[in-house]
Amino acid sequence: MRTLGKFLSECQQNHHDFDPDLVHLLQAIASSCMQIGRTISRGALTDSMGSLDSENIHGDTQKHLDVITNDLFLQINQTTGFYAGMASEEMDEPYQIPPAYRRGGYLLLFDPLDGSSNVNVNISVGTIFSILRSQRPEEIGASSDVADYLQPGTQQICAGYALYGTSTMLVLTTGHGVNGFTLDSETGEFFLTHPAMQIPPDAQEFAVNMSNQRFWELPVQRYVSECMQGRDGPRGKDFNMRWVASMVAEVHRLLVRGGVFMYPIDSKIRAQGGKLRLLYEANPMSWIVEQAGGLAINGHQRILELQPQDLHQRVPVILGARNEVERILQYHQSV
Ligand code: P6P
Repeated sequence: MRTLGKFLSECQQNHHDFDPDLVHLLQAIASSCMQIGRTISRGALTDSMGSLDSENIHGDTQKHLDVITNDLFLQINQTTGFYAGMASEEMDEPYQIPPAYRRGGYLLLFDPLDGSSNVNVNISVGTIFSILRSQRPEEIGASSDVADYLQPGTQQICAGYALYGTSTMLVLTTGHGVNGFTLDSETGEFFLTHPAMQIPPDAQEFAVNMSNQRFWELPVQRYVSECMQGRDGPRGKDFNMRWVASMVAEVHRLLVRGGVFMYPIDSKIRAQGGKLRLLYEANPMSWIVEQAGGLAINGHQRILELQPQDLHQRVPVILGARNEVERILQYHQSV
C-alpha cells in the first residue's frame, strides 16, 4: 500500500493543478493528527479528561483536550512556514503566526477535536481541517485578519478530517476525489487504504438527532417521517437510523456505506443560524461529500456557495447521498 507521502507525490505528477505546497502542508497536518490521536488514546490515564472553567466563543464549555489539541495543531503547523494565519473553533480571533516563523500564503481553519464531549465516554471523535489561500498574497508576512478567512467553501484547496476510532484514519480531498489513509501506529505512517471513496446516490440509513424532531421545519419532518414509515410508506423501503453525536464519525460512515447526515435548522437554534460551524466543519465536510459524488445543502442551497459573514458562523447541514439530499432540497422548495 502507498504511504501518504508517496500518494501526494503522485498527485503532484498526475495533476497539473495540484499545488506542490500541499505535500508539505498535508504531511504536517498528518503529523498533528497522529499526535492528537496518541494524546486522546491515553484517555483517563491522564488528567486531561475534564472540563475547564472557560468557554469558547460559542459558549461551549471547553474541555482540557479541546485546548490541548488546539495548541498541538498550532505548534506543529505554524512551523511549516506556509501559513499567513490559522483559525479554530477554540479561538475567538485568528491566530497570528509568531514572528519567529516564516509566513506564507495559506490559511488553515480547523476544529481540533470535534465531538469532544464523546471522549469521556470513549466514543469516536475527530479533527476537521480546511485550507484556503490568503486573498492578500502580496502582503505575505502580514498578520491575517478575519476578512481573509471569509471565503466560500468553493475556494478551498484542501479539506479533510482525522477520525480517532477503532483505527486512526485521515480522509482528504484536494479536488481530485476523496482518499482515505489508515495510520500504522507502530511506524507512524499513513497508508492509502480507501482510494477514490464514493457515496452511493441512494440511501437506506439516515443520521439525525431525533430528540429535536418537534423543533424541525416541515420539509425535514416530512423526509424523516417517510423514512420512518419504511416499506409500507411512500419510500417503499425500510431505513436504518444512526446518531453518534460526532460529525466526523457520521460523515465517515456515509462515505464508506452511504446515507444522509442532517443537523437541520430548528426553532430552538434558529437565532444562532444552526448548530454546526460553516468555515471549519460544514465547508470541509461538504467539499469531501461532493467530491465523493454526494451533495451538501443548508436546506435551500449548496453549502459550498454560501458567502461567510462571520468566522464562527453556524449553518444548517444536510449532506450525503445525492438522490436523498436532492429529495430533501425539493421538499424545501415545495413548501
Ligand atoms: P448534539 C459535536 O459537538 C457536534 O459539533 C458534531 O460533531 C455533532 O454532529 C453534533 O455537534 C452533535 O450535536 O446536539 O446531538 O449533541
